[in-house]
Amino acid sequence: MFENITTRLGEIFKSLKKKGKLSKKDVEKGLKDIRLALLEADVNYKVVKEFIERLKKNATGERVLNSFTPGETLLKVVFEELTNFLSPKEKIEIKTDGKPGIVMLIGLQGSGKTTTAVKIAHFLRKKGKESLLVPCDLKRPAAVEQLMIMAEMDKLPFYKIREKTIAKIGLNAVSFARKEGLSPVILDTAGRLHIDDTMIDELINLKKLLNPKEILLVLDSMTGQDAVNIGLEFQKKVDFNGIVLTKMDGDARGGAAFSLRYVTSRPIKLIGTGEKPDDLELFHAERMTSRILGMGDLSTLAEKAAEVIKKEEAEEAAKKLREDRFTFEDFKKQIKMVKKLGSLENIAGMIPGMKSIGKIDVNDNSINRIEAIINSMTVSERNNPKIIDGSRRKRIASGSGTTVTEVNRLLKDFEKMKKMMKQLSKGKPGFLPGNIHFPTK
Ligand SMILES: Nc1nc2c(ncn2[C@@H]2O[C@H](COP(=O)(O)OP(=O)(O)O)[C@@H](O)[C@H]2O)c(=O)[nH]1
Ligand SMILES: [Mg+2]
Repeated sequence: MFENITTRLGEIFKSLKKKGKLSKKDVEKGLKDIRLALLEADVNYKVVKEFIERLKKNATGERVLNSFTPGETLLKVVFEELTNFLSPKEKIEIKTDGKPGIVMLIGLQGSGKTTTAVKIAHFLRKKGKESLLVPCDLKRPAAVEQLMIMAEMDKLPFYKIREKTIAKIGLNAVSFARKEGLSPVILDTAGRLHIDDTMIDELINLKKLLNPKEILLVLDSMTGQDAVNIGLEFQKKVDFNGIVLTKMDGDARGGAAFSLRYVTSRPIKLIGTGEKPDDLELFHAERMTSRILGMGDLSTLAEKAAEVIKKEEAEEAAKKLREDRFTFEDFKKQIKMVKKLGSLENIAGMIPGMKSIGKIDVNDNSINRIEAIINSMTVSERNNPKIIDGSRRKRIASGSGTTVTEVNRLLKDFEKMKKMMKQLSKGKPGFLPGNIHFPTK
């Protein structure tokens, strides 16, 4: 996500930082470039105009021009303004109060409502709340089934509908949840390809009947310029408290996020970063700004890491590295853990500077190849790579669908990495040793 804008802004700041001192003209040119980058990222032109106005006020003043590092200072100003622009005043959370609490998801068909419903239930479960998933869709039996299958896969409570109207589904689901002690009730409403009156009426009725404390507009972040109109239309007719931006893992240009939040003055609460129940994050403006500006997002990465990386295992690995007992078997475990963090490209985007290095040669394909190579080793080879001679290398290469060169390189890198990690890891539990050369194929 935000690939283009991040690259563009990165280039702009790189050239600004090269200059020792910035003239007013330099800054103006910089702002013009930023304006273009935002427009290219599909940010609504009115929003861009307003944002640049705000920037101008702060960026052409003494603070930037008299700074010893004007490029850096300008970046800081942009960071602050962008954060303010994306940030609502209130604390970001999913409102679940009520007995039961009610969360209603609205949005066009395909925006990601059903997936998000499951993700929210999954997310809340980690916080100790057991939700009830309710399919409020009578038109498409497939839609009901989709929610049921996803709920069952994740063992999340699901309301089996027998009712003939949405209103009855809503009422019965709420009393069922109350009886079973489930909260919140998550209403997955039916979308349409376009906003039409029947859908809106259905939503308004359900809202009146159940008075949900949390109504979230789910929006596909690839929507582009349409996002603003869709958002405003839903706001005018139904209204909502917050926005969920889905498919942020794709190559969305990001402009929708920026514009929609601004024109509706509703906070972006959640972002979807994949198809799996775990691929949901609470929105943090500063973190998002860091990502957009290519400054990385280590806080989110650290949180995710803490969730999936078992402390004892990490400590054990560090100990083995120190004592020179770290094997391919251990390495395999670590790769597995890291993969749980999401796609490597996502991870790379969160590491400061990774994006601006240019070609990232860490990708999911390369780590899959490394995994394949390790999988093709026998346990004794993994534990004692020294025994891997020429004929074993050939066997491993053909078994893993790679080449002997790749196997050679992995073996060499692994030794190098172990040496380096041994020096580095004095006491610190690390996870993926970072010195492996990843093939670009
Ligand atoms: N990559 C990606 N795909 C998503 C995300 N959220 C939803 N999807 C996919 O988008 C498609 C439509 O989602 P769905 O939840 O059925 O949308 P609905 O019609 O609004 O209920 C499905 O194929 C989902 O797997 C996301 O955050 N990332
Ligand atoms: Mg759906």
